[in-house]
Amino acid sequence: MNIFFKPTLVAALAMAAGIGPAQAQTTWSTLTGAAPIIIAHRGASGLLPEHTLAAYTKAIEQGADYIEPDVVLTKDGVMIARHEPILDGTTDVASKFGADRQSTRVLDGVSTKAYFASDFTLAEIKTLRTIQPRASRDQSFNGLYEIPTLQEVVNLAKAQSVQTGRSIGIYPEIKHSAFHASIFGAKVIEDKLVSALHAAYGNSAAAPVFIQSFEVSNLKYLNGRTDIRLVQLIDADDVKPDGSLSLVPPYAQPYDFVLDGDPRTFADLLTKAGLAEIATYADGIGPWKPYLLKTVDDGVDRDGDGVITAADRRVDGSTGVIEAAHEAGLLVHAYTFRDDAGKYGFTDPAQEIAAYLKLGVDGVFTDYTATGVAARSAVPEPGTTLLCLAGLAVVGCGYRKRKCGEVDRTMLDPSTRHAGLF
Ligand SMILES: [Ca+2]
Ligand SMILES: [Ca+2]
Repeated sequence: MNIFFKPTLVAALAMAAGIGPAQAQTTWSTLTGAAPIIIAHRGASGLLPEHTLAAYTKAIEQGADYIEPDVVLTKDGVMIARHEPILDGTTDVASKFGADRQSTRVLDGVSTKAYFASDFTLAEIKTLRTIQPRASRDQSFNGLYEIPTLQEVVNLAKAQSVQTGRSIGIYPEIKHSAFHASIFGAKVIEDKLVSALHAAYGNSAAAPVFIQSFEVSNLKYLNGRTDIRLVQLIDADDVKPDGSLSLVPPYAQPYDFVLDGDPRTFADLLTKAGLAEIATYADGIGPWKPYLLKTVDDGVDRDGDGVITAADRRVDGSTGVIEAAHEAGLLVHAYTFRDDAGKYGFTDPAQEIAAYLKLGVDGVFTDYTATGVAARSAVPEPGTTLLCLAGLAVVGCGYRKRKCGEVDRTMLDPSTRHAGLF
């Protein structure tokens, strides 16, 4: 069911009923009708080294509603912002500490030799400086910024909320809960996070905070201990030519399912039964975007550049997951939108985000906050809204409903595989 323009249709009908535009301004097909949120994925990570106060600050300047710190623990049990519990790819650790400080640990079933954050004290980690992990992105900020603690991220969001007059929320992700449990004890990272967030924001669903995780049992545990909103992340390994998701370990299942012998995959969590279960302990889902918008590699070179890339994929429309999640009362926050990678069926990154916003997502995670904000500003085009509100309304909006569901296929951009990139 395409419900993209339903609220504007409602607005048009409200006009016909004599209710003025001031009472009928909703234009979003989100769960609540509120505008979708722009979540700065690892900060403005497309521009600056990820998970730094500089990257978060830049994202806030560009209009982010939420900044996203991934959370891991140091040896002395301090929550810091890093995408992985290892330091290799995003810092200068190898130039400051010898190879004897590396260790081999099992991370989601994969034996990994690395500099693990859990082997370094906060004082040691504060001597490190961050680097841009993607070679294609600007390397000129390498060596400038330190790794922030979660508390420093909270302090930044609060200070920026006062300074800007906007609510700047935080969206912490508990990384590798089972891994942290194996080192620090069961649910230690969850308890630390809840304590810190309750101290900063109170125990309230109204707090400008979402807690996210790819695992399930820790979110169920948190549901019994906090009213702060919880989001179940949904991963996959890759997207197949026919648009279905590839589910290959370690991206096939929540890792606690692997440990518990639960055979269900991430895809199983998005069935009607799966969503109903998530709704018992969480407030939303955070799926990888191909779960929401179906695209097909049909071998057509749509942009005519002589090469078939992900950008050429045919866009077939909603998979129905957004509608089903909303039916279950769940928010949908889709990841990850990048100007420079992974645009299935699109070349223009703002057009890609706009397509998802039109489908009804409640938020998007993006490495490029400015692109997300611009895409949101452009949906729907003001002239169209005026046309609808002018009362040519039902017919006009019916027309827009089809137009808005269409997707620009003038695409040209190589895409990268998803695995491990969230
Ligand atoms: Ca994350
Ligand atoms: Ca092409």
